[in-house]
Amino acid sequence: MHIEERIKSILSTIENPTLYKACHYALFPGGKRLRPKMLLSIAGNAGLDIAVAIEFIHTYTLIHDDLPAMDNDDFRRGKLTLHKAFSESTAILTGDLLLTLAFQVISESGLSCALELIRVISKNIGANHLLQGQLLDLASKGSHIPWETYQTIAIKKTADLFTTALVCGALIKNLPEDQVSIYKEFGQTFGLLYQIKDDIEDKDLSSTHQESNLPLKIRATSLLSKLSTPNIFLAECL
Ligand code: GRG
Repeated sequence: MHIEERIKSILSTIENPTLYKACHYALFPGGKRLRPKMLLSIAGNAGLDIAVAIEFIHTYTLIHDDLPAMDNDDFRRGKLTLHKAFSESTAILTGDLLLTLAFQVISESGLSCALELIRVISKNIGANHLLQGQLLDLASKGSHIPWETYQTIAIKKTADLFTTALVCGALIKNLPEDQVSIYKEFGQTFGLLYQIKDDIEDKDLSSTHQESNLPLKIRATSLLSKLSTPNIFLAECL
């Protein structure tokens, strides 16, 4: 089954029409589905439910990030943000629902490594990673921050979820520790590159920082060359 159909099939279990419509609105049409595709590029179809769970978590972060208490955005992916199209309370609950549903899906995946996946994911989106990145990012809005601080925030807010998707793929595939480490480092490097590119496009970062991209790109390419099985999708992402 394809990721789009699997998402639809899982959403069809939601009883309440408002919650169902809000989830559907947030997930379709989707974005690039980069994180699930990265996971699938390593684990293949055995990782389908975990790829869906990662996309649910990514979508939860976008919904909550758009809320008035956070970034206060009116548009996402060319249409009204969820709280504008529905209501603020529905958006908060839909984010909560997707986060919760993600862990239900993983626990029901039947994978022998499900508990390890839950451990890795909950750690990487929790207090010392994604959530902290978001808090630091909100706290630094409008002020000039040192480059080191920028990188710390970008790693936590953005790179840690890419890394999570890749590490989950490697764990499902039961890859040896050295290969998991390569994917982990690639996720951190790619995520930082991705955030720099995003901020330059949004004019939140001076285009002079484009210079920081070259060493990162070289590092990411070199990491990919160390994989025992070449990953064409990740090379294309770069
Ligand atoms: C609210 C807990 C919480 C965390 C929010 C991810 C995040 C942290 C905020 C979203 C805002 C943002 C611009 C984050 C940087 C990561 C990023 C570039 C997200 C967009 O990801 P894409 O480009 O989006 O993969 P699509 O639309 O393709 O899914």
